[in-house]
Amino acid sequence: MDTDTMARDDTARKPARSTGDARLEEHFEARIAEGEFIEPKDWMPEHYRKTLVRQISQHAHSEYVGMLPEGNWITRAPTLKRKAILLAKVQDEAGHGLYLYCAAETLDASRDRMLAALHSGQAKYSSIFNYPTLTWADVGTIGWLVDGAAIMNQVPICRCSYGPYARAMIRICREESFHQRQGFDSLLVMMQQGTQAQKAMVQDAVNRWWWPSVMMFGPPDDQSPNSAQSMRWGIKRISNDELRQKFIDAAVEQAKVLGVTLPDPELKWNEERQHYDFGRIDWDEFWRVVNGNGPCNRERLAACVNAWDDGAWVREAALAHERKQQVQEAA
Ligand code: BYC
Repeated sequence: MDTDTMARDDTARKPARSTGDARLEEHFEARIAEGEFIEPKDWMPEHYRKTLVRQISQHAHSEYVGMLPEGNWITRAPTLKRKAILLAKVQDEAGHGLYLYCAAETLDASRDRMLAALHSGQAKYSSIFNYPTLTWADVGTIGWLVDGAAIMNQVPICRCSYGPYARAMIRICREESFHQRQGFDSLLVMMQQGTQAQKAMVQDAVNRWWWPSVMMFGPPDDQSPNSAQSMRWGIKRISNDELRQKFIDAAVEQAKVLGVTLPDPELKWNEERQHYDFGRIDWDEFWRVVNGNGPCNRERLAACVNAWDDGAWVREAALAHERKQQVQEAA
């Protein structure tokens, strides 16, 4: 995300320099230490604001782009029931994006600039959405694994130090929980009542989505440049590696219930650690995808840009309506 460029546009808060600002910073740190929420009109260090704009806007973009892989299956859902569930889920994701863009706007970030950064390819969004959805089983697998990973990562953000982000996350997490369950349920039906071909389709989808889901939590803690400061400020409550481990521990047990195999021969319970050990993560693949060279990066961005261009007449009509109302009110 081009937070530097965005910050140049934002004039409200300046970095702490004077003695007065040092006192403000001290007071701010004390409030964080007390576990108080920081609200939009409260004083905050510029770096705290920029960190939040970076994370919240990336998160909003992820929800927005995240509609595309599953949206691809709305017209091909196998039953009316599954189609209605999928429509509701994709619609929820649009809603999550909107709450999050609004939360970022409370930090003086402009919606137009956030979207421009997405459309130009400067902004990041979750690596996971750059993989294709090849079969119907991918939809259930995204619900189970991707939404499962999202909940693991997002529940701690409900206790994030910035009030508007924390409050948005409470509702988002409730909806993500429904998303995860519908995915698991869809896979369970196929695994318990499906044909051999349907079961093989589920296994193939799990094979493809497992490692990208494990990567979603971000780089290892010792290679995560933002973690230390975000943890100190209470933006991040649990580290990338800890969350990844919690996700793996939960998913292994769920895979047993489903009757699928996770594609990692090194997954093994470690009695001493009381966690599952797991195999090597291909971080080269992760960075390739994050840097724009995953299987669907170009397709995803093109879809966002096309939607923006196709929707220009709606934005123009809304503005024309607004102007008309203002003229009528003034008359
Ligand atoms: N993909 O220092 P780090 C969903 C970047 S929505 C791409 O550890 P941080 C869903 C990171 O941004 C899921 N980039 O960063 C929606 C940083 O780059 P910059 C989205 C990634 O911020 C619809 C650099 O790597 N969830 O689940 O401390 C349908 C170094 O990383 C990724 C959120 O956004 C990645 N996977 O920690 C279904 C949750 N990982 O910005 C499902 C909120 C890392 O310095 N975000 N990078 O250039 C977070 O919790 C944190 O931002 C992260 C990364 C844990 C993701």
